[in-house]
Amino acid sequence: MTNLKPKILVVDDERLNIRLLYEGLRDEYQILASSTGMDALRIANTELPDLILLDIGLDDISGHDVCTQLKSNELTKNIPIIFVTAQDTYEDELKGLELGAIDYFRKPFSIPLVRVRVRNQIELKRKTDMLQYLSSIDGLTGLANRRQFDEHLVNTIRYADRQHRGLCLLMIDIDRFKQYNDLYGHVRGDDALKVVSRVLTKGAGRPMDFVARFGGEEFIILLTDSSPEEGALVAEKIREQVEQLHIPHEGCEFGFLSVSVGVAYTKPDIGEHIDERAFVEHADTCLYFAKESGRNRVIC
Ligand code: GH3
Ligand code: MG
Ligand code: MG
Ligand code: MG
Repeated sequence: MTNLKPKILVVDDERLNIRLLYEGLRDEYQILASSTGMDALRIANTELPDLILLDIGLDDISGHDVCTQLKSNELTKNIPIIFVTAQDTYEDELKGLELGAIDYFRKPFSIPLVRVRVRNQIELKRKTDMLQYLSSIDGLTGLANRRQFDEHLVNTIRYADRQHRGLCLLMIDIDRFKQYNDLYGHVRGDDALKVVSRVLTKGAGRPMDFVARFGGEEFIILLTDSSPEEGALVAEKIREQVEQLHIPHEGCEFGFLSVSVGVAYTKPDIGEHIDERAFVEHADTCLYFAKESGRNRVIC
């Protein structure tokens, strides 16, 4: 069974401290423990805990160094850190908070106080995670929204530039959708957007494929590590599957709901950089030609 309790990583070189915190928190939280800084960094990266209780005086690297490394890593920078330490000078406290820690407990700690402060921080983290999720998802279809796509595109291009990997971008637009709304109403229009988004998610089936609602009745798919042939194949599969849904559309020349797809491909040479705007514009131009040449088709 999955453990749904929030995860806390306790880092301390003294077993007794780990034990006290473990006993004091284990009823509400899943506790991970580490006695060195390097091990703590490894666990933080693989387990992504919801909170870290971090000692400053460790045997290998200091808690301050652990904090600095966690805060400079994209994956771990948002994990809240609370320093738990006997080094309780004003300077220590100031330095810990300046490095990005969210709170500071002094040893010997009082478990009831630790529990209350941990609970407050975990609650704050839960709300922050929820806000982050809501700001990156399209409410109607549940797909990534434009904001998340833009971020993902920048990161994927960085990766493709470094590794000289091919990328495909598919721009998908529902045909005659204004007419569809006019004929069948906005509620049915919304339903059609949801159904099409499911086809896209299934069509781009690899874990690294990224599907987003670009806006309105336009969607976008980014295929990482792919060839132009793969891009064309996925696009054609999606076009065909939407056609095969046989959703009646009297206002469309084919009688059923359909999509047009534009496909752009790029692969940077060594030292070259993919121009993000040009890449998206290329897919958009192909989509324009797909519309111009009759709709319900793929242009690469
Ligand atoms: P084309 O084949 O050239 O793409 O024609 P079109 O009618 O699909 O394109 P147009 O840009 O003229 O119209 C897009 C329509 O998509 C208009 C708008 O009402 C509809 N639309 C955009 N977002 C939503 C939505 O969230 N729900 C619904 N029901 N309709 C939407
Ligand atoms: Mg210590
Ligand atoms: Mg459109
Ligand atoms: Mg359209």
